[in-house]
Parts: sequence; C-alpha cells; structure tokens
Amino acid sequence: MEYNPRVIEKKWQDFWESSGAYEPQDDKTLPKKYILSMFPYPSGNIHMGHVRNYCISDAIARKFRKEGFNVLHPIGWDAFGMPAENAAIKHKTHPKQWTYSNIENMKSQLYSLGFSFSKTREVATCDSIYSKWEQMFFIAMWEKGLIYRKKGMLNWCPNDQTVLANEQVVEGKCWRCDTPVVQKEMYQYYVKITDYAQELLDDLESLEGKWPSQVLTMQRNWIGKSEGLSFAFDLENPLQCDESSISTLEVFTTRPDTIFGVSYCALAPEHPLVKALIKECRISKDSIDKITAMQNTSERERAQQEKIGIPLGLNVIHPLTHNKIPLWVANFVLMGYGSGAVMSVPAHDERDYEFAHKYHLPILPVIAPNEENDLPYYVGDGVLINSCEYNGLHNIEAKKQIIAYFEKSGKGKAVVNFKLRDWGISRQRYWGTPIPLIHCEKCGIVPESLEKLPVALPEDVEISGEGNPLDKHPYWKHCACPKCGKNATRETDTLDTFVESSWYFLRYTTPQNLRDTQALSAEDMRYWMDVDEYIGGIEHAILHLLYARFFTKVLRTLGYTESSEPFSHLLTQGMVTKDGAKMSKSKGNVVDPNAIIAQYGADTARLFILFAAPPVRELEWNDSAVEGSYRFIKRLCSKIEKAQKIQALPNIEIQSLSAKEKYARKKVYEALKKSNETFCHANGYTFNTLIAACMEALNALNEQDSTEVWSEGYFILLNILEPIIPHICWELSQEYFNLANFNTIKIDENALKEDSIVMAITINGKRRGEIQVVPNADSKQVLELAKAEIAKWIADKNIIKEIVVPNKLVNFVVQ
Ligand code: ANZ
Ligand code: ZN
Repeated sequence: MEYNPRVIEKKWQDFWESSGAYEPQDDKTLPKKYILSMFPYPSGNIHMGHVRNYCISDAIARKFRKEGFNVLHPIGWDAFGMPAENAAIKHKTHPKQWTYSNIENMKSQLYSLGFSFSKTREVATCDSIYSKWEQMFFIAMWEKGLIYRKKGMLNWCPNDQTVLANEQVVEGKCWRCDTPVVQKEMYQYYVKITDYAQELLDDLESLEGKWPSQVLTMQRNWIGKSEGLSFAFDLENPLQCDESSISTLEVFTTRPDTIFGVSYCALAPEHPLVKALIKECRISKDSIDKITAMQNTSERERAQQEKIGIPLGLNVIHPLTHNKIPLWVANFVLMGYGSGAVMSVPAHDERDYEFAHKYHLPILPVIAPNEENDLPYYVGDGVLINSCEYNGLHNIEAKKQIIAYFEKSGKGKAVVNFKLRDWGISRQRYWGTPIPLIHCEKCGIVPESLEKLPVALPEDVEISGEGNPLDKHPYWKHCACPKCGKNATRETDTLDTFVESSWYFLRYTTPQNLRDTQALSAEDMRYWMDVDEYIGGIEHAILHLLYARFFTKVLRTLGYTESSEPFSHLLTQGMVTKDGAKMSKSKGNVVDPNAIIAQYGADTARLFILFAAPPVRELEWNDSAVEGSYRFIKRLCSKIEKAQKIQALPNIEIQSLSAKEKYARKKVYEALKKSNETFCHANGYTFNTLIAACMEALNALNEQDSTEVWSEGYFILLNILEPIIPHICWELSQEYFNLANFNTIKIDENALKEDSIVMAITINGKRRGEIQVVPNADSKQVLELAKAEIAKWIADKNIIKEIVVPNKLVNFVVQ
C-alpha cells in the first residue's frame, strides 16, 4: 500500500469529527477518565511544546477509550491577557479580533494533528458567558470576605500614566518609553489565599507519589511555613509622633537560639517606624533620599541587588543582655513578611553577614559548628557559646528554652508564619474580565446585581498603551448604583488571567446545554472530577497549580463542588530543544509543527515526539529521527499486504509453529503487555520503549512466513499503535481487518512463554554438565554460558577446540 498521509489523515479527521467519535457519553454509569492538557494561550500558532503536550494526553485518552472508559479530553483557550493588547498597540487590531482569529487558526492546526478532543466542551475564557460566571464567583467571594481591597505597590510609568506588569519593566525602565519606573501605592483587590495556607500545605501529602516530588517541594516552599518567635525590642528612647509614641520594635525570628549574636536590627524602608522618623525630620535629607530610592525599587529587584543599608541613628535595647543595638534600614527586609523588621545575626545568616561585612558591624558567633564549615558564617546546628546561661546547650534545645522564657515573661510568643501572600488579582488593563463592582459615593463599594451580569467589556476602545482604556472610555464606567440608584462609577480594573485558569477544568465538565444557565453542573462535576491525569509544563508548577487548587477549595466552601484537590495525578512534560537549547524565536531554532505535518504527516510528527524521549525528559529535535519515524510508518504500510483480511483474531495452534513464528508471536505479545504497563502514571507513560517494542515485533514478524501469525501480529500492532499514530492505524485496520473499533485484546500468556532446551556440555567427549537456552541460541552466547557452567573443569586446562552442535551439545577439546 502506498503511504499517503495527506489523504488518509484528512479522511479520518473528518470521520472522527462528523461521527462525534470523541465526545464524552451521557451515561454516568460508565467508568470515566478525565485526561487534561493545560489549555493554551492563543498566541497565533501552535509550537512544539503544545504538540508534545497534546500528543501525550491524546495517547492516554485514546488508550482509555479503547479500554471502555468514558473519556473527557477537552481543549480550550486561556484567552485574556497582555499579548492581545500589545498586538493591538503594535498592529492596530482589536484584541478581541486578534484573539478569536488566533483561536481559529490554532484550532485548525490542532485539528490537523488528529487529537481526539471533546470539542463540544470547548471553553474560551474571553467569552462573555465565561465572564458572567467568573463575576458571579467574584461577587460570592467578595460577600464572604474572601476578596478585599487594600493599597498595594505597583510598577508605574510616569510617562505613559500606566501600571506596568513585572514583565513590562526592563532593567527598571518602562518597556515602551524607557522612562524609569516608580513604585506607586494604589488600591488593589486581593484574594485571601492565606486563609487556606495550612490546608494547601496539608493536602500536598495526598498527592505524594502522584505529582512529581519536585513540584510538591516547590509548592511547599512557596507556601513557606515557618515557626519561630515574635518579640519586641524596647527603643532606647521612645519616639513621639503626632499624638502617640512609639516605644517598641517587633521582630520575627526562626532562630531565637542565636539571640545573643544580634548586632543590629534591620527594617524595611516601608516600616511605620521609618515613616515616623521621616515625618518627624529625625533623619538627614541624604538618608531620606536613599530610603525613597529604595521604596521606588520593586521588591523583586531589591532581592537581586547588592545589600544596601541606611543607619537610622537610633538604638533598641537587647532584652537579655541590655546592650544597645543600632537600627538600620535594609533592602533585604520585606514589609510584607513577619513584622517588617529583623534581628540580625551576621555570624549565622548569609544576608546578615553580607550586610555586616559591608557596613563593618560586629559579627559575634554564638553557635559552635558541629560540622566542617568554610563559610564566614555558620547556619547549621551546634552548641551555644557566648550566650550566658544558655552556654553549652544544643541549639535545638536552646530554641525551645528561649521561646519558653519569652512566653513565660510575656515578652514574646511562638508564632507560625507563611511566606504565601494574599493573591493580588486586579490589573489595570483592558483585555480581561471586568471586576463587577461599582463605586457609589453614598453606599461605598457595591457588587453589580447578579441579573445584570456579565459586566461586558466595551468594544469601542482606544488601546494606545497610555492609561487604562476602560477608565478613558467616554461613558462605560458611568452607571447607576445597584443599591440606591444614584450616579456611580464602575471599577475599571480587570482580573488577573490566572483567575480564569483556576476553574476552566471545572467548566469543561459542564455540557453545552447547561452552560447558559449554570456556571458548573454539580452532577457532572461529581461524575468527572477529579482530573485523572493533568499534563503540562513545569513552568506552571507553582502559581497556576496553587491558584487552581485554592480556587477549587474556595468553590467547595461556596458549595459549588465537592472536590478539594482537582488534579489527582500530574505529569510535567520536559522541554523541546534543538541544538541543545530551548526552541525560541530569539535563538532561531524553532521547528514549525505545520512544516513537519506538511512534509511527513501528523502521524510521523506524533510518532517522533513520543519516540524521542519519555514525557518527563527533555526532547531534543532530530531531523533524521523524524525521517526514521516516517520510514517506520511506511514499512508498516508496505508490509500489511502480507496479512490476511480477518474479522477476529485467528486461532493459532502453538505446537505447530516454527521457532521463528513462535518468536514473532512472543515479540508481539510482549509489545501488547508493555502497552498495558506503559499507560499508567506510576510507570511514567514511557511511550518510547513501547514504540521500540513495536518496532522489534514488526521486524520479527518480517522474519517468519505464517500468514496467520502475520495477520494476528499486524492486528495487534495496529491496536497498540492506535493511540500514538491513529490515522494510519484506522486506515490499515479498516482496509484489512474491517474492525474499525479497537477493543482491548487479551494477552495470550502461552505466546509469552519462553521455550527452552537443554544442551549437554562435554569435555573431551565426557559429559560434565548442561545448560538451558532458548532455541537457536547464538553460539557465542552458548559458549560463554557453557564455559561458566564447567569452569572448575577447565580452570587449569588449555582449550584447543570448541564445538557447538546447535540445540544439542557443546564439546570442548582440552589439554
Ligand atoms: C534571626 C536569624 C538568625 C534569622 C539566623 C535567621 C538566621 P524564614 O525561614 O524564611 O521564615 N526575617 C524575618 N522577617 C523578615 C522580613 N520581613 N524580611 C526579610 N527577612 C526576614 O525566615 C525567617 C528569618 O528571616 C527570620 O529569622 C529573620 O531572620 C528573617 F541565624 O532572625 B532570622
Ligand atoms: Zn449607592
């Protein structure tokens, strides 16, 4: 048979589409599998990362379908976001038009790869119906106090009068006009993800062994639970400010055992005490300028800078030694963590050390290292020194005793802190879900009434990169207050796109006919959730997965779902590289999936992608391996003609088969067995070894002449390969076997049994032992085995001659 992928692939894609072959079934008594790939951003064209992602999920989905599962394998579009606005600025298109035409384009590219998506479940997050339900969730969270408004710091371009995302700040300057960016305090909306910090941490345990351990660790670190002591230093001289007086400085430390080594305290530039000092003109103009500059640098940037400090000319009193401790402002202290102030112990902390070294502050060791240490500071465990009555105690014990002392004396208390911050969800951009709140002079902030949702984006906007298009629109924001009816204004901020991606997987489960009237169908979620396998890039290991886990828990709290952990298994695919580097436009090493499909067809692309590396590993693009995949498919086609058209697997008399025939069957059934093992999370979906087993089996079939063995073998191979190269497998099976439906095939255990024969070993004609080998075993191997078996007989002898009589005997002539 001539292999013509262009014709074959189109034919089957149309058939699958028109017959609705991949739509989930309504019957909820069927066992289900929910196989999900992270949905793409509609940037315009699919890239190899997408192709790899969907090749993996598609193979899994197809395999489960074949096993009789009701499978949901949906696709959708993470369609809001900045690139659409950037394109609008650059190319004068409308973000909506740009986005939807990209979706159409990418959809047809995905279609040409033959992915078995459940298309009726598609979601585009910029659709107004999606906004409607998201706004409803927002309002429910707002009313429950899970969303609140407070001032936060944002990157601000004074020239464009606009807020900038972190990605739009390039080396401290605006990406568009190069103006230095400043930090501006503005109202923002936050979701209380911190309310769920402990649960988000605890539930990671249930994902152990099901999510990559690296991802679990990253999530744990991001949540960042730490236990320590919070206590207050007394100021040497209380500070009068306005009516009140400030007399203490609170700090949080995870190392109370190092308290005798404190040589200074460091404060965030935004700390209230610093603000009070500035207000009271207690510090020099020069220092104030330096502090202001620090405030205008984002915390992200500060973390990358060298340590910077400004002395405040003020002391606190050490609570145990009563020594004077100087106060500094430092760029490594964050206002949002602990109390925004630190007791610094340079002898036992890297940051504190760097700072003390630079500013010539005392470095006093208080823990004797119990292991070798080449660093100028020591972070490990050991015994306390220079610590008065605590000297000689192990630091873990000292930590307990010092915390107990503070608690007992009422000067401090044990506290738990999380690194996790509340999630800032407002963005000052156009192309996002509008925040459904209204500002009324009389009533304050009022949610839009539910009947009026969605609050839709106006389409007639000018997107120039200056200001917020919603704010600049002539009338959009003017509305009536839902409560008192007076003139009011809409919130012009839109939502972070991570909000949309936090519940799209729940929305997929809701069938089309319910989508206008329900955000989420409880019945369908009960059936489809949790996602059985979630596949995507490691770059989403922290934020997306954390937000999605959080949102699911919130929707559970609000009574929408019973799920708590949405993704029961997670597979993070490796990068696609070429010439040793990640494919990227800037490196010029991008391979266009469309070009590969045009040249070789979708099946070749799919086979190569799954053959080149196991899913979790990096995949290096290799043109000649693509050729090799193409050749394998061609060979599969050309050899099919040797098979007989059959309606069912033939009954094969094993006894009558020759060794080669038996061997070929064994290889075929080995591949089948491997196929069942491969499609399992714990085994890592190592398609590469499965494909290799199929190739071996095809070779073995080629080496024998039985038509029955051929036909059986071919049919089974097509069945195994269908999830990987579906078009050609459907084509061949239909041509030859007229069995369009692939069902599970039982493994013939007899075929897997290894025949073995006994060969006698003789030395100078005398029988000295025997070995068990496979029929027609390679004589070199037979000789090795034989020599090992009779080693003691030939240890001090010279072998003059070695004779192998195949399948019977090995004789050594020795002297
Ligand atoms: C004294 C000390 C001595 C500290 C020592 C560490 C080592 P984790 O574990 O991440 O929670 N810290 C506290 N608040 C801070 C803030 N707002 N910005 C920057 N650093 C802050 O870190 C807790 C430790 O980070 C605390 O323990 C504190 O320094 C510092 F040998 O106190 B430590
Ligand atoms: Zn009102």
